[in-house]
Amino acid sequence: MNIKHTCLLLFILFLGHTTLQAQVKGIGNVNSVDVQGQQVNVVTDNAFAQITVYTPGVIRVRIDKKKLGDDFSYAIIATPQKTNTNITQNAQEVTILTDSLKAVIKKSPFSLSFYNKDGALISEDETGLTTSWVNESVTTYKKMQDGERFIGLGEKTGNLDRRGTGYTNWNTDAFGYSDTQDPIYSTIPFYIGIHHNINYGIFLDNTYQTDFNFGASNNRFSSFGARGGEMNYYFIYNKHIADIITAYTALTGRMKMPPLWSLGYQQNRYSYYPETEVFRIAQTLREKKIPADGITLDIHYMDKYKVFTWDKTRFPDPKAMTAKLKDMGFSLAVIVDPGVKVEPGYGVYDRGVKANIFAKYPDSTNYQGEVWPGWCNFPDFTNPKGRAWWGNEIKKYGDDGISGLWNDMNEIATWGQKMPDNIIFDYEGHKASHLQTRDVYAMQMARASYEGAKAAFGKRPFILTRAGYAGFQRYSAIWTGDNRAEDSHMLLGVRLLNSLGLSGVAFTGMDIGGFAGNGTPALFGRWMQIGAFNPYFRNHTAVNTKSAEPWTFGEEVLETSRNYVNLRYMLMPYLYSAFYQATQNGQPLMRSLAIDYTFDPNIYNTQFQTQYLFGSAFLVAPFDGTAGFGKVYFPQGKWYDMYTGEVQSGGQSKIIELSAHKLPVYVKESSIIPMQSLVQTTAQLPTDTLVVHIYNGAVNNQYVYYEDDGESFGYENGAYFKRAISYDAANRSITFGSVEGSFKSKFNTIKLVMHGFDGNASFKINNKAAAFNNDFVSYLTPVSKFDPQGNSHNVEGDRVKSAFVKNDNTQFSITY
Ligand code: NBV
Repeated sequence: MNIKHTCLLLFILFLGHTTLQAQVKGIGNVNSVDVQGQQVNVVTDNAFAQITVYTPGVIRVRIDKKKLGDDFSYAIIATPQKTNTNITQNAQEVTILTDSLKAVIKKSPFSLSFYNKDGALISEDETGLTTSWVNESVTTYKKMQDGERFIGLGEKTGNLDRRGTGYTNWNTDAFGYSDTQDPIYSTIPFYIGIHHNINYGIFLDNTYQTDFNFGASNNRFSSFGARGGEMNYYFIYNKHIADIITAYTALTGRMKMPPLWSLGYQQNRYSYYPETEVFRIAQTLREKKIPADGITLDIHYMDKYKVFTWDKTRFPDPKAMTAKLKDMGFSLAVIVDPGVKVEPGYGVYDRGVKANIFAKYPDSTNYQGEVWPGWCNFPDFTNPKGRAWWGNEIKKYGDDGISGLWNDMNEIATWGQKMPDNIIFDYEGHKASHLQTRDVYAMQMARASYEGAKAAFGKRPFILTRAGYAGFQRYSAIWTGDNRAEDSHMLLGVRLLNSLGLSGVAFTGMDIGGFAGNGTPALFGRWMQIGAFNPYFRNHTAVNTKSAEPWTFGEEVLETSRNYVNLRYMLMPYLYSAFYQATQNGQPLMRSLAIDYTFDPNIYNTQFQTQYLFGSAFLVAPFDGTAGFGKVYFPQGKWYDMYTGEVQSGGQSKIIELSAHKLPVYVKESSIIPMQSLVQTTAQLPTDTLVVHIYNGAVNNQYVYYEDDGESFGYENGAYFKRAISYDAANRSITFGSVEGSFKSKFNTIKLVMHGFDGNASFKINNKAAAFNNDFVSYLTPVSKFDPQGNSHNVEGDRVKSAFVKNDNTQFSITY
């Protein structure tokens, strides 16, 4: 090679290097450190970083190539709390110490690691990769710890343990999604890492497309990154996952008390019309004695799919219809889609144009996309004016007596599924393109619906959304979109809801029975059983499928369905109290076993990963509709068969025989479960006896019973009835604390039902011997015609002891 060639080669290499450098850029070394109270500001070779202590267990990290901009978030509602913090530095590192965490910033190159109080490593940057950019995409790389597991990330398909998988957040209309499809509808960039008996959470707050890699095609790191904007994440440490969820929901908010009717059974299809069909459904539910509270109208109620209109031939008098439904004990919810038909003369469109609230191209013309009604404009819900305009349109639904808004298609879904990048949204005055706004659009639609409906309905509204972003739980429940009427989808649905629960969303549901396709009777029956143990319990099916109401699959399925809907209604006090917990500490109703049994490797076994706790007491084990046998894993402790009271000790699995009539459900020792008499709708008063089931156990339990009027906001001003019930195993006592709040309970009497106590047990109430009678509890009515075992002479149940006490406001204790 001559000198000319060598020079040319060097020049090419140099060019290659600089182009590469322009593309891939590391954060570099720390050049300056400025400590401001609980905050450290760092300048590195290539970036600006800010590390802020929020609470002893929460530290926020912001990093950008340019000076950090405006601090704005749709997700976060918390601000840093005054926290005992000690920040020191030497030539090599900066140390940030709180009462529960130590964060160390290494200076060359910049890298972060987190330790707990005992000095154990929780998480550390992969020192070779740390935080870097490829063009505008920013990623932080964490060293993969030995045996590390990853859970959460919201509505994501796949396994409970996400190790070995990568995920993308880009809200997507995913009709009939597959078991491994990603992304689907919603975005929650929050996950929990678990290793060496330690767990932590990371919430990446960035609304661009985000990507997570938990060791997919790499054995070096776990990483999280965004296609634009800042690296902006919250590191959360706590000993228990439940407390990590509480901390995460302190940052992103919690649900409000839902209207009681929304916890009842909801009957739905795409679509019930005309109004006579709606009444036929309502009437049949009553005649067949399937308790129910809600009916939902899908897109055919509208005039040519135009949002905020009624098809007047199908629904001539909506107000009279909702009034009649109300008399029958039903609340009505209607679907709303974001697309507003471009049609001068259509009032909703005209007012939108006048208010100038539609999303726009950069040349200020309104973006048009095609969806149900034809060519549409899309309200900019990231503009406060857009939300106010939407709220104003909701008023007419308030006048019509509507109680719930079902927000569909808000990913945004349009025909063609590809929205241009260059649509501009207000983003609370910050102005942002579709690339930055897409994942947060649905959440802001849900917010507009919540705020509008709250003002318009004069009572707690029920809001349901298909898509969302971290924090949407403040406004709305979510369902998992267009699933399929298949066994694998029923079980996938359970995993999706469990994962949403890990990710701060308590109020979740799936289309019971399956949306796409026609399910078998066995599948439908099983799905109804599972639905009774889901937070939101709604039956739904697509257009042109066969009828899928509980009575359309034959008498056997009808009886099974009725049994479980009945059980759901009798469990209403338990359910409502569990929802109250969600409003207080973000705890989900569907608790993946990873929450309470984090370090038990068996619960991640794919055989057992769909099992969950429903509230604090029930262990639910879902199986295919036709499976004859199933293997259940019992975590540590003692478990009662809910139906027979038979005791099973934990730490082992067991093969059980399955029945089409029964969902395997077990009760955790020391549980407290308040129940009521059967009603056909939550609008009907149960008898005035609250039945409190208490299960003998060797562990302590703190339970909170909660009641209020179920529809107003009076509870915010103290109009509730709340009492702590504590099970003290060592002292063999159960104490009902004195009542807090000004609401009068609907129950005058409490029936105490003691399960698993020795047949000769003698009980005292407030230290005085109390007479408890032998009693028998049976949760299901035998599906007699179909089960030779289940005739009335052989009813499955549990032999218990029971006694009645007055439900006044004073404290009392039961000892045994
Ligand atoms: O509004 C019709 C459907 C609805 O029933 C379903 O629950 C949504 O997920 N909607 C999607 C629109 C398109 C369905 C193919």
